[in-house]
Amino acid sequence: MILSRVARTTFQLQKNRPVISVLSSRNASSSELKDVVGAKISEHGKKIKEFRGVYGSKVVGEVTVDMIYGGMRGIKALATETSYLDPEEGIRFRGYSIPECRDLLPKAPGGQEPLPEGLFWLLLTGEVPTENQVKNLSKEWAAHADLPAHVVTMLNNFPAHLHPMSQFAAAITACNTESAFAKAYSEGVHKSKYWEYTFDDAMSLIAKLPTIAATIYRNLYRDGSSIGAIDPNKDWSANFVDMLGFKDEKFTELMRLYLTIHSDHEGGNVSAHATHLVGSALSDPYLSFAAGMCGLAGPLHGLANQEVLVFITKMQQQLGDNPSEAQISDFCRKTLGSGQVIPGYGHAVLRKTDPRYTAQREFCLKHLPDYPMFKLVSTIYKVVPPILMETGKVKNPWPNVDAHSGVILQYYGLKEMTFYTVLFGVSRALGVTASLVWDRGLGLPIERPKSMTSEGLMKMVGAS
Ligand code: HAX
Repeated sequence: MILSRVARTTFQLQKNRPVISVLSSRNASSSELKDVVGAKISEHGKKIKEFRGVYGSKVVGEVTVDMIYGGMRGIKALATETSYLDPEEGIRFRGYSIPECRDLLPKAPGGQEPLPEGLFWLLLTGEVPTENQVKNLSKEWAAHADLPAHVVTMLNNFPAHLHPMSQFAAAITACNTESAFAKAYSEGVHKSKYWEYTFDDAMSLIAKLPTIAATIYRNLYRDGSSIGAIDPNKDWSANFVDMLGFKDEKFTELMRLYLTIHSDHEGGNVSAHATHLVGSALSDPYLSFAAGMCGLAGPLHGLANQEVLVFITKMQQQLGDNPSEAQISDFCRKTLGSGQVIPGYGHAVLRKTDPRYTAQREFCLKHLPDYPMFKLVSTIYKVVPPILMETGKVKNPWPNVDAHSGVILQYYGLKEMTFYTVLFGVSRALGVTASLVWDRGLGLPIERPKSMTSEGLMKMVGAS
C-alpha cells in the first residue's frame, strides 16, 4: 500500500500511525551525481594504486607506548578523502575552508547561508555544484523522506525517558530493511559495485533523517503532533524546520549553516571512525551510521552540545543572567576542582578556536548581538582559555563547535537541550556517508589493527 502525501499527513495525526515508504525512482540529479562520483572513484583509485605501487612501504610515522595508551592520538592510520583537519586552521572540506564554503556553495533563493545539499555534493566529488544540481538533490531527498511503517510504530512506542539519541540510533538501525546494499550483497553482487549500492543507501538515509529526528522531537516535546507533509519544492533544511514545527525563516537559515558545518571533521573522530569501522565489515550504511551515532551520543563528543547548555543553565541559576568575569572564573574553577570538564572547550586535534565556533559567533553578531545568553557565551570565551591553560595539561584551551551551537537554538525557541545532539547527527550523516561511498569505491578492507597486552608491550620494549 502506498499512501499519498495528503493521505499521509492526515494519517499521521493518529498515534502509532504507519507511514509507508514512498519509493520513487532516482531522478536526474542523483544519476548525474552518481556518474560524477563513479568517474572520480575510478580516476582516484588508479592514482592510489600507482602511489601504493611505488611508495607502499614508505614509513610515515612511529608509534610510541604513550600513543597506544593515549587514545592513538597522533597516529596517522586512516585515509579519508572528504575533509582534512589542520590543528591551527581547522577543517577544510575537500580543500575549502568554512568561510569559502559559505561564500561559494549555492544558497536558497534570498538566503545567505550555504545549502547542505551543496556540501554533500562537494564532499562526494570535490567539486562545487551548480544551483540546479543542488536543487535537484533537494527534490530527490524530499522524495525519499518517508519512513517504513515499522520505524514509525517503533518511534511512537518508545518511552519518553529514552534519550533522543538512543531513539535516533535505534530508528536508523531499524531502517536497514530499506538497504539496497544489504539486499544486493545477499544476492551476490560483484564487489566492484558495492559503492553504487552504498551511494543509493546514503541518499535514502540522508533523506529520512530529518523525518526521524522531527518525529522524535514531536513525540517528546510536542505531544506527538503530526510532522506534516514534505514539500517537494523546499530544500532539505526548510523541510526539516517545517517538520519540527518552526516558522522563522532566520531559523531555517541557521539550520542551513548548522547542517553544513557539523557535517565532517576528517576520519579519526569517534562518529566518523565508528561509521567507517563498522562499514569495513560490510555492514550496510544504516547499521554503520547508527554505530557512528552511538559514538556521537557520548559527552566527550557530540553530546557536549547538550552538556554546554546544562553548564550555562546551571551557571545562570547560580549567578543570574549577567555574571561578572570573576564569578564565571570562580564557577569554572569549581567545576574543574570537582573533577569535571568544561564542556565545549578543548579538542584532540585542533589547537586554535574552532572555525565552526567562529561561524556561529558571526551568525550571532549579525542576527542576535544583544541576546543575553550570547553575551554570556562571549564572556565565557574570554574567561575559560586562561583557566584551562593554567592547568598545564589541557592541550587546547580554545572553544570547539559545541560551545556555541545550543545558545542559538535557545534564541530561536528550540529549547529542549537533550535534542541538540540529534541535530548534530543529522548533519554528520553528510560527511560520514560520503566517506563510506569512497571506502567501498576504493575497496578498503575490513579494519583490524593489532592490540597488545600490557605484559606483551613491556616485553617488547625491554621493560620486563
Ligand atoms: N575541561 C577540563 N579538562 C580538560 C578539558 C576541558 N575542556 N579538555 C581537556 N582536558 C583535560 C583532559 O581531561 C586531560 O586530563 P587528564 O590528563 O587528567 O585525563 C588533559 O586535559 C589532557 O587532555 P587533552 O590532550 O588536552 O585532550 P584530549 O585529546 O584527551 O580530549 C576532548 C579532547 C575534546 C575530549 C577534551 O578536550 C574534553 O573533554 N573537552 C570537553 C568536552 C567537549 O567539549 N567535547 C567536544 C569536543 C568536540 C567534539 O567532538 N564535538 O562533537
